Amino acid sequence: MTRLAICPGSFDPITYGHLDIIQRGAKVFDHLIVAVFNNQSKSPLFDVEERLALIKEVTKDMDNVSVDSCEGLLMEYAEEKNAQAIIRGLRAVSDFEYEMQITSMNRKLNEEIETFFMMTNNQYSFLSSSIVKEVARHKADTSDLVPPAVEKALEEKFNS
Ligand code: COD
Repeated sequence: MTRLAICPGSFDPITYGHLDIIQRGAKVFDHLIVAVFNNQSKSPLFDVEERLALIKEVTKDMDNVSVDSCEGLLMEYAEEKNAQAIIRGLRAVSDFEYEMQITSMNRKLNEEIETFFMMTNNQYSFLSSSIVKEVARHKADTSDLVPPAVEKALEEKFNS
């Protein structure tokens, strides 16, 4: 049986923290789908197409990783794809409450699909898309935070 996992998120934009979780998750599962959701409660800097293009670019050398955009419920998407697992990253205690809420709800929707949490790499424990956007907005260096393609896209957003 092919073990398929979904790595869902907003990825607005993808950071080295996300990439670390994707790389590590892809070592454990046969195939990993990075699923971009348009989170209604956040107003995004990059539209879904832009986010997809950036993720495709930075994961292009990962043979068992694909990228998709999704609407609606994560669990419906996971069922449609026949996924066995959801992978999420955990940075700090502050992530825990939110993750517990959505995981409990997801389990109510489908208890066959497990959610796995991966501890962030210490190096990226402070890193979030929001922090990256804040740094880029003030034209500071983001090269330690995001891959070069994302750095360029951020520069274009804030210089236009
Ligand atoms: N180190 C490690 N992991 C990280 C880091 C980092 N520095 N930064 C982010 N991550 C992890 C996050 O913990 C998360 O697991 C993943 O990377 C993606 O992060 P974000 O911030 O891009 O994504 P979120 O948290 O905005 O994604 C939320 C979802 C889109 C997954 C959620 O809203 C969702 O499932 N929406 C669909 C509707 C649904 O089914 N809702 C739940 C039931 S009501």
